[in-house]
Amino acid sequence: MQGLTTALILVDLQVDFMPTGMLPVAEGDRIVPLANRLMGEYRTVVATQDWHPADHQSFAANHPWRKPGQVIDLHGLPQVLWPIHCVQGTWGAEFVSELRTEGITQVFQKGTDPTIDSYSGFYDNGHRRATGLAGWLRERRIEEVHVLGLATDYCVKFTALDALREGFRTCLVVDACRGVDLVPGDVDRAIAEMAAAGVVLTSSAELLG
Ligand code: VGL
Ligand code: ZN
Repeated sequence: MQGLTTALILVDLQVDFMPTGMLPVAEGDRIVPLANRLMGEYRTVVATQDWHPADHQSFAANHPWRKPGQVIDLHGLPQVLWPIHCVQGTWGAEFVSELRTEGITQVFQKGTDPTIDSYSGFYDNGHRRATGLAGWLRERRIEEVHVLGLATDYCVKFTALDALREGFRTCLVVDACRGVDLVPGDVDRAIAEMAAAGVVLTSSAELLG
């Protein structure tokens, strides 16, 4: 059992990020059993949920002539355009059915503002609006967070970096993450960037003892 001041953060374990989903992450399904096993070790388990309105401006389909993978300027921020994914109320936005959701203490939804994306579970990409996650963790006297999920090079990375910035000791469960790797090497670079910032790299085997 992990200490009471440590929380597990499950990032975006949703149907659309599975290999058969709308924004498929290779081997995304392989980490779900690890998440289920790890969850039992924590008193506090947070899940983030990508939760977009249908008119979200991160969707290529909402910009005429644009294709997924292209980068545009979205209200002053660079924005990768994505396939339509995790639309509020659709099956693709649900947590994967294999996930033991009864082990989740609290869900934080993100990406609900159509004008800005939100990779981090703490803030939108402009750091303008907080989701409430940091305050929620502090109220529960959490000092350390262990992060896993999808995708390593987007939502996992920004969630871990924001956790550090908010003052939490932050560990990445490397084998329980998978990434998009839009540009080959993105996942490795994301892990190196997190480590350089002060995120501690760990593994499910180490945590499960
Ligand atoms: C994500 C791209 C768009 C993620 C979410 O969960 O990493 N990536 N929306
Ligand atoms: Zn999204």
